[in-house]
Amino acid sequence: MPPTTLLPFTTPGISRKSVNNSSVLINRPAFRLTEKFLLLLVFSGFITLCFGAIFFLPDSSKLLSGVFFHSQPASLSGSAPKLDGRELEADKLHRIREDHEKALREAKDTLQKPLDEIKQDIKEQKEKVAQDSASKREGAPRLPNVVFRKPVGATGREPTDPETRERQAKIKEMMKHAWENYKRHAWGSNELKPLSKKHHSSSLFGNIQGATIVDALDTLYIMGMHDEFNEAKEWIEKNLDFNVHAEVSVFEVNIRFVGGLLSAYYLSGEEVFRTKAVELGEKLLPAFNTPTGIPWALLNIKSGIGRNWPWASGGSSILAEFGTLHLEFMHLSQLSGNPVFAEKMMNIRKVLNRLDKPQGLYPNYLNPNSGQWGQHHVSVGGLGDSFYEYLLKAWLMSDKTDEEARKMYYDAVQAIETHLIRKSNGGLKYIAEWKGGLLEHKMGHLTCFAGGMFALGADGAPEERSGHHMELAAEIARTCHESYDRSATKLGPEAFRFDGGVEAIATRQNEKYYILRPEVIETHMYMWRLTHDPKYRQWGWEAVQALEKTCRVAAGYSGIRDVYSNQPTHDDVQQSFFLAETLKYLYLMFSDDDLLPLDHWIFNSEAHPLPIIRKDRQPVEKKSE
Ligand code: DMJ
Repeated sequence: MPPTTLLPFTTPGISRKSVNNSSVLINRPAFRLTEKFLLLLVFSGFITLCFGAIFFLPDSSKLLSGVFFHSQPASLSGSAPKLDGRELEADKLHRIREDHEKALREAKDTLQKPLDEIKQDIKEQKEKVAQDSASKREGAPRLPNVVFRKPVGATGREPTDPETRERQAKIKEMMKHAWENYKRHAWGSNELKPLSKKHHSSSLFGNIQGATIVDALDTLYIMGMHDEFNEAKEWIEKNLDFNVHAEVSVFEVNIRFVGGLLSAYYLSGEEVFRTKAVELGEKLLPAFNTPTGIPWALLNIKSGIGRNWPWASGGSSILAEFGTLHLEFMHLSQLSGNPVFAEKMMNIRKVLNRLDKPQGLYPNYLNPNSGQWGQHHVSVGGLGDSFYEYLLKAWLMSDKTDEEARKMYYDAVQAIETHLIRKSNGGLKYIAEWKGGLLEHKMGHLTCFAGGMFALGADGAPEERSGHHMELAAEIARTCHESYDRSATKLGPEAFRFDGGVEAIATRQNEKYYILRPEVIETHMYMWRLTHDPKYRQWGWEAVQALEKTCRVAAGYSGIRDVYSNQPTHDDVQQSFFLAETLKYLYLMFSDDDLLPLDHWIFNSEAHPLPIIRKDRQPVEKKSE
C-alpha cells in the first residue's frame, strides 16, 4: 500500500505536492478552524475503528502480514490465479472462519482426551516455547527441537525395609550438610574449604566457576532436594559463563561440567541445561585441532589454543583424558543435531585402532602430533582408568550396537588379565602397573573402580566368560575393601602396595592420603546392584561411618592426609566429586534398584547418569522449526 493513501486531507486529483503548495491553498475556499477540527476528529475516529477491527479479528497477525508485508497467499503450484481486492478480502475471511472452526474442533478433541494426555500436550507446548526462547538467548547455540521423554527411574520411593530407609535418609542428610556449607561459605565458586570456610579454586577449571553446583545437580535431583536443585538451576541460568579467558583441563571440564549439565537435562528436561552443555561442548572443539585429531589436554577456551601437560612423556596427550569424552560427546551430537562431536570421537578410535599395542596393552601416553605412543606405561588406575570404562560404556550406551567398542573393551581386559592382574601371597587379587615390561605391584584407589567395571561388563563377556568376569569383579571389590579395613580410619589410601611384605597397605607417606574419592564405594554399589550380596551394603555402610567420624567437620567434609593415623589432619578441601559421586553411589546403594536402573542409564566417569541411546528413538526432530 503506497504511503500517500494513508495521509488524511488528500483528495483525488490533489497531489501531495499540491497540498504542500501554499499558493494553491490560498485560492481555494478554506474550512474554518472548528470545521477542520471536527473533520479531523471524525476522520481519525474512522481510521482507529478500521485498525481496531483488524486487530480484533482472529489470527490478525496473518492478516496484517498479508496487508503490510505483501506476503503471497500460499499455493501449492506457485501459480495461483490472481484475485481482485474484494475476492482477496472474501478469501481472507473464509480462511479466518476455517481457522476458527479448526480451533473449535481441536478444543473438542482435546476435551475428549484423558487428563494425563492433556497435561502431556501442555508440557510439550511449554517445552517448545522454552526451547525457542532459550535458543534465541545471546551467545547460546541455536538448537533444534528435541523430543524430551520422561526419564525412567529419575526419582525413587523410600525403601520398605526400615534399616535401609534410615541409612538412605542418613546419606541424604550428609548431602544436605555438604551442600548447605558450600552454599554458606563458597557459593558460586568451584569448591569449598570446609575448615577455612572459604572457597577453593582449582586450576583444572580455569576461570569457569560453579563446579560444585554443576557436579551436584543430579544428586540433588535424585535425592528429591527440589529447592536446592532449583537454586542451583537459577545460579546456572544467571551466572554460569563460559566466555572467560581460561585454560581448562578438557577432561575435567567434560566429565564434570558437560556431564553434569547433560544429566541434569535428561533428568529434569530443563532446556537451560541442554543449551549450556552444547555451548560448552562447542567451546571444547578447538582442542581437537591437532595433526591427528587426538585432543590437547589443556585448552584456553577463549583463544582456542591448546597444549599438553608439561610433565607428560614427550608432549603426549593422556589416554584416560582423550579416552573419556566419548559418552558426553555422543550425547552432545544427539541433543544438538550436530554430528561434529561424534565425528571427533570416531576419529580417536580410528587413530587408536591403527596403532600397534604392546602385548595388546594401551600405553597411557600418545603424541597428538606424530600419532605415536610415548612412554610405555600402562595402568588401569590414574592416566589410563576411564579409557577402559568408556569402551565398555560406549557399547552399552549405544544399546549394544557399537560392536567396535565392545571388541576393544574385551580385548583390552584380556590383555590386562594376562599382564597386569596378580594374586598376593595372602590371596588378594590386584591390578598392578606395567612400565616397559616390568610390573610395579601397586594399586591406586582410582584403580578400584575396575571392580564395578568388570561386574557391569560381565553380562556381555565373550565365550561364556561372564562368570569369570563377575568373580574377577568380586575379588577386586574385596581387595579394595581390605585397603579400607587395614587402616586406622577405615578409609583407603591413595595407593597401596603388594611388595616388601605388605598387602593392600600404603608404604609411602605421599600415598597415604584420602581425598573423599568414590571408586571403592562405586564398586560396592555395582556389586550390590548386580549380586544383592548384603556384604556390599555392609561395606558401604562402614564407609559412611568412617566418613562421618573422620571427614565430617562443622562446615562440610574434608579429605585427610593419613588414613593410618588415629588423629589425621584434614586437607581442607571438599571435592566436588564428593557430592557428584561418593554420596550418589552411597545413596543408590541404599535405594531400590529402580532408581536410575542400570539397564536404562550409564554413569559417566563422574557418576553423571546418561540415558542409553535407543536404536529406534532419536531425540532430535527431523525438521527444526
Ligand atoms: C573423578 O573426578 C572421576 O571419577 C575421574 O574419572 C577420576 N577421579 C575422580 C574422583 O576420584
